Amino acid sequence: MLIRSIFLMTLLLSANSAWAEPKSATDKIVDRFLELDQDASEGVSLDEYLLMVNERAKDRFKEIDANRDGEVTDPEYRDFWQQKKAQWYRLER
Ligand SMILES: [Ca+2]
Ligand SMILES: [Ca+2]
Repeated sequence: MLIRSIFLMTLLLSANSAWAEPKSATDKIVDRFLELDQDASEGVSLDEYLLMVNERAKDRFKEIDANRDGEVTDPEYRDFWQQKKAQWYRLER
């Protein structure tokens, strides 16, 4: 009887870890954010955060600066904005 319950306990415990709680959407977002932690301090410093922000800003800038001359002109920004507006409009529908 005792062996049987130990066996069941073991089964339950291993089942528990095998089917661990699925991660919530928030858990996944927090995990993604903490991937910014470059020095494994288990926290994201302003510098670590800015690395990501700067990368994204650079990518966005390159996207807007159609002729890649390092400057965004009125027509370039106008085109970018019209495209984005059209995309967002399609997503909303
Ligand atoms: Ca850190
Ligand atoms: Ca340009």
